[in-house]
Amino acid sequence: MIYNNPVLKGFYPDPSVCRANGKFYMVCSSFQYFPGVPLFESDNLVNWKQIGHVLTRKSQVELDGINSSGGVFAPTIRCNNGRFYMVTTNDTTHKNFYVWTDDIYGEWSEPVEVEQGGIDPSLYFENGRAYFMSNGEDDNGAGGVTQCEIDIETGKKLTGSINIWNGSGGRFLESPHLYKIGKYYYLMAAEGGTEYGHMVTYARSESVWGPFESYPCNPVLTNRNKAPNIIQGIGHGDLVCGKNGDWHILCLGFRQQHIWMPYHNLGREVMLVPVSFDENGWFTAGNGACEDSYEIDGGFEQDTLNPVRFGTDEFNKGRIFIRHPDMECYTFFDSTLTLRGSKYTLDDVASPTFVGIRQREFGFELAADVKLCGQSGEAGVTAYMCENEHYEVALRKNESGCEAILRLNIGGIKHIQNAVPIDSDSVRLVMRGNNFSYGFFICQNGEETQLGAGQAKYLTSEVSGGFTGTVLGMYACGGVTAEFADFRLCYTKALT
Ligand code: 6LW
Repeated sequence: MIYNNPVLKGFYPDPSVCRANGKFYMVCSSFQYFPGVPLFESDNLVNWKQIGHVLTRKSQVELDGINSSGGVFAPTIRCNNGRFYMVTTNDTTHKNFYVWTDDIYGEWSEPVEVEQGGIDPSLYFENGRAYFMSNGEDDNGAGGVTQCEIDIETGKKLTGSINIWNGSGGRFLESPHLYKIGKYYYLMAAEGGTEYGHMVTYARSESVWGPFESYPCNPVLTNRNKAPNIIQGIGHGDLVCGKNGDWHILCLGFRQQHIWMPYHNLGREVMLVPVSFDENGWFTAGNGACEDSYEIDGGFEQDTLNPVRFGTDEFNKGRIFIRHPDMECYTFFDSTLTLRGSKYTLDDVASPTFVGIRQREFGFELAADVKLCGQSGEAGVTAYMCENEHYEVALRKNESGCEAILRLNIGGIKHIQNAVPIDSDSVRLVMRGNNFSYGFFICQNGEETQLGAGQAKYLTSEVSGGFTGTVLGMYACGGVTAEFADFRLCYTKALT
């Protein structure tokens, strides 16, 4: 059967995968968002269902005041003796830590810190020993992939931190993972940086400590020379053995808006590439680049993005807040959502009252009824990249009445594009996206009015910097309480 890439659409970067209990489990980065580290389950590596998040309690992760695209970087998931571990970096506090659980559907432990620096930590277990590696400096100050053995109960180092590989010569050596396959230890990593030069490279050794011999044909996987092509930025992957003994790399990549429009507003997404080993024990991935589709053994469902409403799994399990939310400001009912505004707006590096889900396809329609109670403030729907770049259509209220507004925030420019008086305190807000733009509308008594549009290219890492993608959300700020009802998000086909 043929599957299409991405196998998981939307801002789910830095995938890491492990196989346990006859299933596959995957985690992704979450940065400033809470809960942290989305967790997915799959039977076939193609269809991924979110089963929760790993970092669900404030005590597990510091997010207050952290910068956008700081916080929780690339996680790794591993299972050893029936216990799951998720190890990650809080890039803002510069701490590497792991949490564990014996029940993948349950809560995870409090964090256990490891006194080794660097980013993109990973774990490798063998014969009762636990090895911890990251991309950082060893005890002698040498930069590269650095490894130590740890006591997995306490996180304490049992050895020094030792440099084991310097990569194949690309910049930003990241995402090291170690595997034992046959007689070799394979050390796979990413190089080139997470933009258009990104790539997957590897080396192998007969010892866990090296010396590691680089694959002679590195990079093993990259789309840096594949053009014109929508999927770019392929890198940061994890190797996994499928149920039929077939190997794959699950990695990140992004879809640019169009082959001649090198901007990606959907963030970095998850791709699946087949891997094969040759008779000398080296492996190749696809034909060296990630294609739009591949054949895979076994049954799976063709990808569909289901409509999202209040109460659906995608909304209940996928919803995220910006930094640590004050839950007093949120009331979730089956068919309505009440948001209480605070002094924080979407422009603040704080936790404004906001709840969102990732935008997973270029083409979409989102609509919600909003009703405001209170004296002054606003509430609406937003396409949010970070505090500097976001667009929203909202209802705003003050002493002189209500108006519907379209606000476009790009860089330092905070612009009200349109404001229309409304003779009521409720209205239906509508947002429609395609590959290039977001259109904003209000609907009253069945009549729709367009307030304007914003270009999609400004809600991207190419413009904003950073590592996240666009999140579609509802928000409130100021002295209002907003009731949202009849929320619907439907995806439509991307333009070609
Ligand atoms: C992550 C690094 C990377 O730590 O991006 O794509 C960084 N690779 O490995 C943030 O996601």
